[in-house]
Amino acid sequence: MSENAITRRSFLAGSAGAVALTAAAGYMGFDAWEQAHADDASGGGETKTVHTLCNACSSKCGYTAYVVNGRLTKLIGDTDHPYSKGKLCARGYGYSQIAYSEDRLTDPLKKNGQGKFEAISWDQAYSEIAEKVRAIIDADGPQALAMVQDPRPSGKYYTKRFMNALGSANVYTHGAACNLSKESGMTQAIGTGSYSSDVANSKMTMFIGRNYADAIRPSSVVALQKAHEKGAHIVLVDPRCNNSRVFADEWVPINPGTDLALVLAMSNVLVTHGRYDKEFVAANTVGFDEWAKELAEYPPEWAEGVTGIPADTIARLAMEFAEAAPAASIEPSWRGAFGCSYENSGETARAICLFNTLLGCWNQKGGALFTPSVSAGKLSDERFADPKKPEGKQVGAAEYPLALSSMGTNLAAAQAAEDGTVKGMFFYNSNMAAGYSNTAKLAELLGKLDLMVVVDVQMSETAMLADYVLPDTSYLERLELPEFIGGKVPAVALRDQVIDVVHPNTRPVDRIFSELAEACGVGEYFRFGVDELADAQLQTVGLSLDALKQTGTAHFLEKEFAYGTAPKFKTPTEKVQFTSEACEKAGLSAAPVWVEPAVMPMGDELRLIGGKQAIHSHTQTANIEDLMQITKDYDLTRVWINADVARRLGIEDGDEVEVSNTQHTGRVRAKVTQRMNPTALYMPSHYGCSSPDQHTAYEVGLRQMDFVPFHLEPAYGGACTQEAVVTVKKVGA
Ligand SMILES: Nc1nc2c(c(=O)[nH]1)N[C@H]1C(S)=C(S)[C@@H](COP(=O)(O)OP(=O)(O)OC[C@H]3O[C@@H](n4cnc5c(=O)[nH]c(N)nc54)[C@H](O)[C@@H]3O)O[C@H]1N2
Ligand SMILES: Nc1nc2c(c(=O)[nH]1)N[C@H]1C(S)=C(S)[C@@H](COP(=O)(O)OP(=O)(O)OC[C@H]3O[C@@H](n4cnc5c(=O)[nH]c(N)nc54)[C@H](O)[C@@H]3O)O[C@H]1N2
Ligand code: SF4
Ligand SMILES: [Mo]
Repeated sequence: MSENAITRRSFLAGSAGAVALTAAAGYMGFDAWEQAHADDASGGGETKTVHTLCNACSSKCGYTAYVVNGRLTKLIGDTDHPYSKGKLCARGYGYSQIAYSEDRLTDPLKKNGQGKFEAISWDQAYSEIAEKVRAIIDADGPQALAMVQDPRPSGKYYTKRFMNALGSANVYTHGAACNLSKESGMTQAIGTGSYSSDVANSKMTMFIGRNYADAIRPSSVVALQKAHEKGAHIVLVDPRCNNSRVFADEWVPINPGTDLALVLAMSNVLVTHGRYDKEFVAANTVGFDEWAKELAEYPPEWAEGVTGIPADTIARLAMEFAEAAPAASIEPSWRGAFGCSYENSGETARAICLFNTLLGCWNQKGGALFTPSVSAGKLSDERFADPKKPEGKQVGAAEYPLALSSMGTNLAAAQAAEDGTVKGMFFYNSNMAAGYSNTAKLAELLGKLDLMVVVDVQMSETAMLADYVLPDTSYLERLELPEFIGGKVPAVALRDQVIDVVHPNTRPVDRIFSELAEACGVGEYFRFGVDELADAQLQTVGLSLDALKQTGTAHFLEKEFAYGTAPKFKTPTEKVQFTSEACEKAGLSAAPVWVEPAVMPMGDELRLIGGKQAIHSHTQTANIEDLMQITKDYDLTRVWINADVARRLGIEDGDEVEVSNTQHTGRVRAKVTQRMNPTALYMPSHYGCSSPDQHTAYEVGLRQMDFVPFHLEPAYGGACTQEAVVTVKKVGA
C-alpha cells in the first residue's frame, strides 16, 4: 500500500458521511423551501444531480449541480467540501452561466494574413501547430517552448505532461502575478510555501493585505465570523478599509508597500522586551542572533515614518500578540500585500514567518498550522509512466533563483521571447496578456513569438494575440482528474461532467492535449482516457472514480491534524531559518532587512493598488451578464481616493477623473472615502476588458495592468504589480 493510502475503514468512515450528505442534498436534508424549489425547477422534467467543482476561482469549491432535462438549473454548495462547506459565493453561481454564454468559442481558429481569425478544422489546427512545434524544436531545442496555465485539476496535469513529453521544462503557473513571492519567501524561512492560521480558535489574528470578505473562499469567511463571535482580536492591516472590517476590531491603514517595516518593528519590540518564545527559538531555529542584531535598526519610531502607523500602535500590537501567543499569528495572506506586489514582497513573506516563530505558535491551537495533505501514489500501469525529466532548467530559474520551480516566473518566459530564447508559447486557462504585467509590453513580447496557441472558452485578450485559438469545453461539460486538498482533514474532490457538450466542436482539455501530443509525435504518453487515469489515481488512496462520483468529496480521516505535534521544517537546515544561505546567494540579506519599494509616490502622486471585489474573479467573470449587472447597479468600477486628498485635488464623490502615469491614461468615476490611506489610489482589478468579442465586459472600467510598468522582483521574479504611481485629476478641471 502506498504511503498515501488510507485504509478501507477510514475511507468508509469518510464516505459514509459524504454519502449521507449527498442524499440529503437531493432528497431530505434541505428545508421545505429548498425541496419545493428543487421540485418547481423541474417542471415535471427529469432531475439529475452531479457533483462538480466551481471554476470561477482557484478555490474550486465543491457543489451539487441540479440538471433538469439536460440543463443546469441550480447549484448547492457541498457541505462536506472543505472550501465551500455548503456555501458558494456569487461568482460561483454567476460563472456557471459560462456554459451557455453567447460569447463562447465554438471552433478552432487560425489568424490569417490580415490578422483576422478564421475557423479551421481540429485536424488542420493540430497538424499546423505540430509542424511549427517540430520546426522550433529542430532549430532551437524543446526549451524554446513554454506553457502558462492556471492550475486546474486536469489542466495542470495535461499541460505539464505535454511539455515534458516534448522535452521542455518551461511550465509556469499564473503565480508570478499571484502569490509567487509569498510562497517563495515563506519557503526560505519555514520550508513550505504556506501555512494555515487557525483563525477560528485564535485569540489574535492579524491580516496583512488579506481580505476574506471580498477575496472570498466561503470556509474562510465562516472561520473569521466564528473568531469574531468568540471575541478574538482581529486586526486588518490594509491601506484600504476593506469589507472584512465587519468581522474585525481594528483597521490599521498602512502606507502600501511598507508591511515589511511593520513586521520588522513588531519583531524588534518582542526581541527587545524578551517577549518571545525563547525555548522554541533555541530548539527549532538557526540564525536568530544575526536577525536580532539587524532588528535593532527597526524600532517602532523608525517604522512610524515609513508605514504611517504611530509608533505606540506598533508597540501595542506587538505586546498584544505576546499576550495572546501561542493562540495568535499573522495570517499567511494570499496576494494583496506581498503575493507579488513589490520589490520587498518575498522578504515580507519571510519576515512574517519569522515573526510567527517568535510567537511560538506553530501547530498550536489558535496559532499557525502545518496541515496535512494527501496525493495520488505511484501508478503501476505503464501507460501512466511519466515522460523523461527534461534536461534543461526552466527559463528564468537562473535570473530568479528563489522563485519556486513549481510555479516559475512566467514573465521571464515572456521576456525570453525578446531575444528568441523562447519561440513558442501555449496558454491554458490563462489570460496573461490582460493580467500578469504591463499589457502593452506583454503584447509586444508575445508578438515576437513564432507560435502562440491559446486554449480558452472565450476570446480573451491573450487569445486575441494568438496564432491559433482552441476552444475548450466549459468546466461543466467535462470530467476532470481528482483534486487533492490539504487541510485539518485532508480531502479529495471531483469535478464530474454535469451537462452534455453545448457546442459540438469544442473539446475537453484532456482530449486537446492528448491529440496535440499525438500530432507532435509524443502520443505514446497519452494513450488513456481521463476517466481511466482518475480511477487509477483514486485507487492509490483506497478510492475509486465511481465512489467519488457518488459523494463528490472524500476525507482522509486517518491523516487528521493534531494540535501540538512538532512541526517539520523542510528547509535545508530542517529548522526555521532566520538566516537563509539561498537568499544571501541570490544577493539578498541573509536575515530579512528593510527593502524599499522600487518606486515611492512623490508630490501629488498616489500608489496604484488593486484588490478583489466579491462578485468578480480576475478577468474571467467580467463577461458574465448577471455579475456585470451588479457592477453597473452599484457603480463598482470607481477608483477609491482618500477624502482629504480628494478635497485638495478638487474631486467630489462621483466625479469623473483622469488617472494617468508614464504607461497609460484613462477615465473613470471616483469614490471619495475616508476608508483609504492618503498615499494610495485603489482600482478594482476586474475591469477594462479590451476584447470586443466579450460583449458584456468590453471597455467597462479601467484595467490596473495598463498602468503597471513591466518590472520583476529581484531574486523572486514576482510581477511587482503595485510598483506603480499615478496622478489623478478631475476631468475638465
Ligand atoms: N487585471 C487583473 N490581473 C490580475 C488579477 C486581477 O484581478 N485583475 N488577479 C491576479 C491573480 S490573484 C491571479 S491568480 C491571476 C489569475 O490569472 P488567470 O489565471 O490568467 O485568470 P483570468 O485572468 O481570470 O483568466 C483566466 C482565463 O481562463 C479562461 N477560462 C475560464 N474557464 C476556462 C476553461 O474551462 N478552460 C479554458 N481553457 N479556459 C478557461 C478565461 O476565459 C480567461 O481567459 O491574475 C492576476 N492578475
Ligand atoms: N472575489 C474574488 N475572490 C477571490 C479571487 C477573485 O478573483 N475574486 N481570487 C482568488 C485568488 S486567485 C486570490 S490570489 C485571492 C486573493 O486574496 P487577497 O490577497 O485577500 O485579495 P486582494 O483583494 O488582492 O488583496 C487583499 C487586500 O490587500 C490590500 N492591499 C493592497 N496593497 C496592500 C499593501 O501594500 N499592504 C497591505 N497591507 N494591504 C494591501 C487591498 O486593499 C485588499 O483589500 O482571492 C481569491 N478569491
Ligand atoms: S470561492 Fe466562489 S468563485 Fe471561488 S471556487 Fe468557491 S464558489 Fe467558486
Ligand atoms: Mo491569485
